[in-house]
Amino acid sequence: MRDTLQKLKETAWRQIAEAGDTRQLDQIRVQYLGKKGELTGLLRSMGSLSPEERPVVGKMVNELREELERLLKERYGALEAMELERRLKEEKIDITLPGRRPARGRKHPLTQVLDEIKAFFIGMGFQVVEGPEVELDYYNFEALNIPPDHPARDMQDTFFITEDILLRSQTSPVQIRVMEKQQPPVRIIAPGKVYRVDLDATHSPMFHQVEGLLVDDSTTFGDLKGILAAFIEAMFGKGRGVRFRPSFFPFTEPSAEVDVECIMCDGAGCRLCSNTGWLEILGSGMVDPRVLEKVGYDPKQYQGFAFGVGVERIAMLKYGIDDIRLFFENDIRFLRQF
Ligand code: 2NL
Repeated sequence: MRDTLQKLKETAWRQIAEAGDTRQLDQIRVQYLGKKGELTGLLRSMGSLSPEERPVVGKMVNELREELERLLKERYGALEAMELERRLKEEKIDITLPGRRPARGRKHPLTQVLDEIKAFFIGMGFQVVEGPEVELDYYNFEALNIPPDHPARDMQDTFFITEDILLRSQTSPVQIRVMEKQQPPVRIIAPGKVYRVDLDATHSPMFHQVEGLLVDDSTTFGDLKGILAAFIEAMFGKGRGVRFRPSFFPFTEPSAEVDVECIMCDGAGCRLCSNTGWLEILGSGMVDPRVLEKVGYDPKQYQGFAFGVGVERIAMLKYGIDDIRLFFENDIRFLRQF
């Protein structure tokens, strides 16, 4: 029995010393001290010993068990510390590495110009309104004093969906809808996409327009000139010449196109301005009394001015872009420049 115990002790001690991690140590503990463990078995088999031997061997087995438990605990602590050390080393994060900077995007040049245009008119007390891109013939043409066979319909080709449903060719229908619902004063701009059958370096079948409308009981052509001159100054800088040139639109009378002194040659004449020294920026005029009447305004009591400006055209002039299609190709090398 003594020999058995001595042998068991030697084997156990060696196993504990050789255990590489806490899991192996757990297995060793079960092997000796578990319910079916070797030491537990020895204790149980003591029934076969003589009454004299029993207390002596019992004491030895108990002492061995206590020692074994102490040793296991000690080794467990050491292994646990080693494992923690290893994990801390393996899972170390180098916080001194520079971070990966996320690529930052920017606004599309058209959005930038549109934002600038909006900011100017918001500052002048205008409200921004939006409306449908698919419109009724009535709002796009008829209400604007352009009857079915009026030659003005030939001024631009329109995408028709049915005989009286179309893609709006300007954002004026948005303004007509506002006037139908609301009595003056009206002070709005209507930005958005418009559609015309047209495609070359300076025309796209879809482009962006901002129309503006101010109706009140004492609005004059002087108000139109003041606001639009201030707008051009805000877009192209102070001190640039502005001229109002007589024109025609079916929905305004009188009508004027507004030019700015060429931003490339300062009026001397160049390729950009076709040697005129001037760049056409927008169309405008006093709202035709027939348009006011159609929305239920009394033209004797109210007058208004209106204007329309192409966002692509302004952006092309501001940034010296010579092909409108660049805006819609989404070539990152182009877009990154703005
Ligand atoms: C252009 C410039 C223009 C308007 C648009 C307008 C809107 C209403 C009433 C009267 Cl609701 N006019 N808009 C006025 C003048 C010019 O656009 O070059 N258009 C072809």
